[in-house]
Amino acid sequence: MSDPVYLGFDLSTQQLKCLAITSNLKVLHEVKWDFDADSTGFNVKKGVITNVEDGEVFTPVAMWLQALDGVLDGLKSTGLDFSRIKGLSGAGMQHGSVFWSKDAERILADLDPLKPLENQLHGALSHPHSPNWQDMSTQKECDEFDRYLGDEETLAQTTGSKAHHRFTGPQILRFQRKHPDKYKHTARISLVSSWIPSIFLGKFAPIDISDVCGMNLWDILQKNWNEKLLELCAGDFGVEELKQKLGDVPEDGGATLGSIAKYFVTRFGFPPDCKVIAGTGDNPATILALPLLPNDAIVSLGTSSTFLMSTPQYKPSPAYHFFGSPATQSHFMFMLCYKNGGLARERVRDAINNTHSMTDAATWEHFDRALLETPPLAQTGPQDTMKLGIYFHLPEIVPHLPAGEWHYEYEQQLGTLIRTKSATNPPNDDARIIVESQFLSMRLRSQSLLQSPGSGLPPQPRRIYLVGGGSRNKAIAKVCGEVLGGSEGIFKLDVGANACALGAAHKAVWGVERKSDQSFEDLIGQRWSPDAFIKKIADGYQKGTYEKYGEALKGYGQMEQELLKEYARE
Ligand code: XUL
Repeated sequence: MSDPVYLGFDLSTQQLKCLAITSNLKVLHEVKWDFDADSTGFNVKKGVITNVEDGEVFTPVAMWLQALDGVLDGLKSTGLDFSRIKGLSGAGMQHGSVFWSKDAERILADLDPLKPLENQLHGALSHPHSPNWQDMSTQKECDEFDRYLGDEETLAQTTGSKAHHRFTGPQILRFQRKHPDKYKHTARISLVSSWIPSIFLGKFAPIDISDVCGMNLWDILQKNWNEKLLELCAGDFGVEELKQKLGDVPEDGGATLGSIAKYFVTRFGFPPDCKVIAGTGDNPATILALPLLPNDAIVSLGTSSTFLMSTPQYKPSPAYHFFGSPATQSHFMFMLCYKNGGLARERVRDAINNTHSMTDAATWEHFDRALLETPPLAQTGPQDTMKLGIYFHLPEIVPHLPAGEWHYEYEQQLGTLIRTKSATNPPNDDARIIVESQFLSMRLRSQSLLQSPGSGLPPQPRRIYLVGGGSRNKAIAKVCGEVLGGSEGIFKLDVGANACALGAAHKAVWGVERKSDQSFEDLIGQRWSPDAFIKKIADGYQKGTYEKYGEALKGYGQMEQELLKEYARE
């Protein structure tokens, strides 16, 4: 066996993963390092350190180096012949930043192949920690960002998103005020996705064209840093210095950044011509896990939920996120990100399981039965009101509401809402109402981007691909099709939890093997075999049901507006 092999790394909150695939996209090996279980010497819980008082959530960068040592050793012990590795790329959790010192490039270029990475890079950092996307410490800075160009609409129009706590611009602003000395001694600021290729290259890698949109600093349409936002972010240190720290951003997501550093050639046996391809964010990498067509959607049902689409339209709003596409320069990535996903559903599951004696606390059996046996919108007949609810055990990003649970009945003929204390038959009806409400929120926010898939059908996705833990649940997939449609149905992407590592590996294959301007979709589309990777698990569009949820959507939108008004007053 001497076929080329490509590596895709995924550096996420709780794990570092690596997938090794062939040119024909066959997965050969998968190696994982779990920060809580496998790391030594770092006091992390679920991969992070939390300073509750200030709302800070961060990660020791040295822990990632230890993980990289471990994953590369792990890959060696699979027996993989490293001389076959022709390229690699990485996916990094979005928004996180790494602050490199002025000595960093010298240290990176001169690593001792007899020693692991962890012991050698202390001096390469001006700050030992990377702020994590769960950080909540930047409300003041976010308010400044939202105001600086006029209002949050203008910020969203320019950068693809209004200001968010986790976005790197507000994070850097807070950092330079809190640690002016460290900021001054910072030579470069990487995102997690550009930190990975920096290590492999032995020099600073540029920030990626898609992941840069998670900073609130990049003008998406101009494809340039926004000078005014840099001015706010840099404060007294000045725009030029910050620009140097951020570096240039190449437009081509498939760009080869260079060949692998000699450290990895000597220590692990990588070939000296192994190419390092630009990394990208974990969400942009997820849409590279398959040749996603415009009007197809990926719904990731993990601890949090995300809804992702690739689209040629740029229609930003403070209610969601737009990013540049990681691979197709004329396209954008649309993203909804919810904090209340799997854990919120688990709370309803637990309440239902508590009504059954002698049941396995983690079983979904009773939840699924309640979900399927309760009619859509918990309506007992066509004249009955539609039951709606919102279940947020954490403060939510969209709609921006505090933690809480709210119940309503929607009288569709009159278009009126009545607030109720609970569902009519709690907790069983809650199974239906929570799942519907999560998908109704996605439908509400994505509808203006969707087109008719043809044959006179109403606008809706062509296919919906489910990924993440929740994609195993067929009952949830069925309701997903009822609410969100999908003219060809609901599919499960078999790589499930590895979608971003696979997307990164695909990016490496495309970056190295593409013919001059061959698109990602073309190259991956030719090699990708749907039979091996996807399985239809539920029907999508069902005439009548989809339209009924279209009616419910009016009530759902009103319910959100009413709650937003109520909580804006507080
Ligand atoms: C997206 C976001 C998370 C992180 C970690 O905006 O904050 O999805 O990328 O997965």
